[in-house]
Amino acid sequence: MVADMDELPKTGESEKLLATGMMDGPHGLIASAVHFDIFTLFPQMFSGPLSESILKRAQERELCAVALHDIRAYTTDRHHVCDDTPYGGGGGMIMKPEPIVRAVETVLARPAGWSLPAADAYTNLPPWDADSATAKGDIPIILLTPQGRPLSQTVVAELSRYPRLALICGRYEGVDERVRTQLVTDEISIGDYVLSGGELAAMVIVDAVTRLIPGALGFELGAEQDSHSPGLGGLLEGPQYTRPHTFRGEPTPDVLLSGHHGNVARWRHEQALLRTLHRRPDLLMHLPLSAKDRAFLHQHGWLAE
Ligand code: 6GU
Repeated sequence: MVADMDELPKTGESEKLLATGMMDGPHGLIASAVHFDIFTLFPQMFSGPLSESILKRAQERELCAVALHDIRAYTTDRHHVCDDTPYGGGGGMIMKPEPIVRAVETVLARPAGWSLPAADAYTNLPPWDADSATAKGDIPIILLTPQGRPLSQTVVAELSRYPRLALICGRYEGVDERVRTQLVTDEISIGDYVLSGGELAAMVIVDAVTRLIPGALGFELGAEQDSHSPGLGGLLEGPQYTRPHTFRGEPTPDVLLSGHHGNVARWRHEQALLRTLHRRPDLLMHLPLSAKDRAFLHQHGWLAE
């Protein structure tokens, strides 16, 4: 079920959900529950992704919560206008600053779990004044935009350490610059291509951050073993097999059936090195490779160093 704010845990439970944002883990401080406040003109875009699989279960277990805030509900004019033509001319429409800033400041001035009652949209907004601007505190206010810093697993891990994150979904044509100068504390892009808006990027962040929260994946060592994660030393994962042993004449490598855990671990590590060499040699340069790894890579045609 989508955690529309009406459906989120009520007072007391959301305190528990928020906890402290950090927990003691075997390797130091690790992420705990995260509350996302998402500001968008299209809240219904989120229902599918949030109501399936890992994200659905993480919300049920209160490992994460997602509050969707419709920016349009924070307009006060008769036609609920959220965009306007650019000063100086040119194509496209620009998102107006007032509805966004009002929405974010209103929500972040209140405890995680609050959202504007549907009946109060447009007509009965809470008072909004200069005090709201100071109440935001240390909650990152992130604008999703192709101009932002590139998302990486390092950035995802950084975000996962905050108990509460605000994500503003810009439409591609742009947002008024005053949203950046007066409100936003961070800007993130999910890659060098163009999306129609920040909504899909916000979902990517919710997914990537949530799966780092212990318990969200429901199996041991889950996220640590992933490609791009510390468990594999930043290497891509190598090939994996399951039944049947032979599929259309192509057998599973013998080493995986040998029962020799040392050999299996070494083979997997070498396969991860080879896969990274062949597909993403750019990643190898930034990795802490052992002398043995380097020798192995050179044997297989690595030209660096
Ligand atoms: Cl965050 N927004 C948009 N509109 N396009 C993108 C993006 C974000 N990241 C990559 N392309």
